Amino acid sequence: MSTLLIQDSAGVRTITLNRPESLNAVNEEMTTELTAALKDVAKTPAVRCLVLTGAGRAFCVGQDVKSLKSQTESGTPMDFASALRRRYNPVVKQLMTLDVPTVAGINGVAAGAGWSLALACDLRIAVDTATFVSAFAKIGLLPDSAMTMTLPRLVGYSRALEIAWLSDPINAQQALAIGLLNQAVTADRFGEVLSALSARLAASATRGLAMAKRAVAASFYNDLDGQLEYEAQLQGAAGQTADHREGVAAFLEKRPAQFTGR
Ligand code: T3D
Repeated sequence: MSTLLIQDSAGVRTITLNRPESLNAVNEEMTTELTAALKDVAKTPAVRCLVLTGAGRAFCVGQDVKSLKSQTESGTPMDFASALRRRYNPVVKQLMTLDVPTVAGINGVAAGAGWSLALACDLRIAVDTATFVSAFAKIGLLPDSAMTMTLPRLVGYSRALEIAWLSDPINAQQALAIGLLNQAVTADRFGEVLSALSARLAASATRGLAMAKRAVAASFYNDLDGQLEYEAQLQGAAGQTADHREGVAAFLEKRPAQFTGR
């Protein structure tokens, strides 16, 4: 992989966006490689948590705008609809529907579709110097890569539109205050906090976590009856797992549970 670094450690797979010279701007190769890397996460049972982070001083600044220069100058309109359908949408859909917990490790600025990638993860831990910029409105576009869905769910309708329309930079403290982050930590603690959280998730009863994720996601579409029924179905399946039996045994034996993700 030329645009990604991939590392495994005790059930945690870390994908690092690796074009630091352009702040990890997304080019054609990166979307191709991300698609393959996320497919591999989905089919590898040993991966029980995914961390997405960036190399260098940025998390990701979205589409590589420099690659749009020739089309803009030639006056040929960009076919963004096709580009989104072919490149970005599959990546975002894969990320948002993975069964494993996903954590964005936001090591620096996140802009445009780069911020969308962070929003498509389940949890977000940022370094306290990170900034967030929608950026789309500044180039005459609307937020994409599911940002029009993930953002209002986290911050509500009006604030989502304020962010989309004004594109003002948001700092990590503001992002934490409005629910865009789970934690904002100092640079010297960032790696340690990210590793501890991802290791903890990977060592959990991960089939139960996956079912909780599906149920929470479904709550945005279901009515109450539908949601109660879905919970009942999922709990029926969770109750059949080895990790459920281990959790109960560990409780009764007053010892820490050893979950295996089965
Ligand atoms: O294509 C499609 O299919 C449509 C999909 C679109 C999805 C999108 O993501 S659209 C939005 C694209 N992103 C942006 O417009 C962000 C543009 N960048 C910025 O606004 C700022 O760079 C930042 C706020 C992100 C960071 O500011 P700062 O001051 O920390 O850094 P900087 O000095 O502006 O940038 C440093 C370098 O990175 C600079 O390169 P240079 O001039 O020193 O050679 C800059 O051009 C480059 N860079 C930053 N963002 C991008 C980029 N290069 C390519 N693409 C970028 N998006």
